[in-house]
Amino acid sequence: MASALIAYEKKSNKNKLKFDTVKFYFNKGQNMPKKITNRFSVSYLQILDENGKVDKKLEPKIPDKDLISMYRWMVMAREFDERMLKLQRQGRIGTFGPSIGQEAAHCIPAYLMNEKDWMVGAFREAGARLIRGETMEQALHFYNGYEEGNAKPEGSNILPVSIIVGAQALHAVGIGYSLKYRKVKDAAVVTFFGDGATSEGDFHEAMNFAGVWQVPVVLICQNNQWAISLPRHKQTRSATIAQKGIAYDVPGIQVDGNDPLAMYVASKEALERAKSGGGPTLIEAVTFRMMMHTTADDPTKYRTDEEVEGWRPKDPLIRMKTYLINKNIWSDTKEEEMRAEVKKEIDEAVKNFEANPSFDSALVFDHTYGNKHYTFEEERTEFLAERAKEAENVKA
Ligand SMILES: Cc1ncc(C[n+]2csc(CCOP(=O)(O)OP(=O)(O)O)c2C)c(N)n1
Ligand SMILES: [Mg+2]
Repeated sequence: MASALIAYEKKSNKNKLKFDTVKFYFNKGQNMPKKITNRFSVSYLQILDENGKVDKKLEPKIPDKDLISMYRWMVMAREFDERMLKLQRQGRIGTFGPSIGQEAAHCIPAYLMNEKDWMVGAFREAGARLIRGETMEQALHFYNGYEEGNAKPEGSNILPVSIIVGAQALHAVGIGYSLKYRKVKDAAVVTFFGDGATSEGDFHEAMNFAGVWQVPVVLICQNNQWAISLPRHKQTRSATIAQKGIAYDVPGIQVDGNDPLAMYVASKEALERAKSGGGPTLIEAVTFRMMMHTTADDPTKYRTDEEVEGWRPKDPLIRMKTYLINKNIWSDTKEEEMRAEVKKEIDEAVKNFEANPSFDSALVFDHTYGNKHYTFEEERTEFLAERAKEAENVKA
């Protein structure tokens, strides 16, 4: 093969090989015809456009109560994030990563999950966590660095926040494998990660085994165009993130991630495929991070206001509200009432948390592994002894 390439290079006047026009000469005078063995394409789904206009042919039939409920959750996610940002600025919580602008991309899939499904998130979908059963008080424990915030909420299938970019995709595929192995019916795993995570080895390993094992996993990439200060085009040359599924035979679709209806259709189909033995799906939700990466970041250092403002009219909440109003099931009065209710719920959770934040630093030994292990138990004993010594020193 090497000699064939050299022969081609010699024939070519250019240094760059153009594989489209390559003819390999193995023996003098013999042409090896080039065959196309596979062709691939990537689909893009949008149903509700930026002006709130719906494509009637693609419009899913969703009961009014579900439409309103999904909208309420997206508003809850927005209000919750805004409140957390204020609390952080007042020194009442630690670092926080808001998902403002990305609510459709994570709240809608979370809404479609059932109690047997597992959610394996990153760090930018507080709304989805609340939908799946995490309490606001628990979230507040997490944002204050208390281990209680990492405990799996009683009766719900949510893994703790994954700060390690991309690692959660492996956990999701592992859980998916377990569901399949144990023949658990009507259950799937939904995992969230960012565009930056798809440049990590963990993502590719997870995708590989998701394909090989045909696990019931829905992999949702919230492509918000930025990985902290790195724009999407500087960390991958792929024209779409969805096409990264092709290499692993994982069906991928690119979706307008700010379109709640498109997210509904794509996530529903992916969950149904997973639960009927059809294997994994990769959904690229094209969206935008409207705020800072986290409260520890200043995005004005690396991106322009014009870029951010260009995305403002594409807001998923505005779009959903317009859709509901056009369907005659929503009004400004209802909106006001709902916002007041949501804010009250958040106020109460903050008040409850601040009135009695419980904190046991040894809890990490209870929640890290499912089963007890002697080495870990030894570490617990050592840790508690150290703490007791420290307490004595403080007293002395
Ligand atoms: C393995 C690893 N590398 C680096 C970091 C530091 N880090 C935290 S978030 C982040 C960017 C993630 O970008 P993306 O996956 O697009 O998610 P987004 O923050 O945009 O939601 C980086 C590099 C980390 N937490 N883990
Ligand atoms: Mg990102």
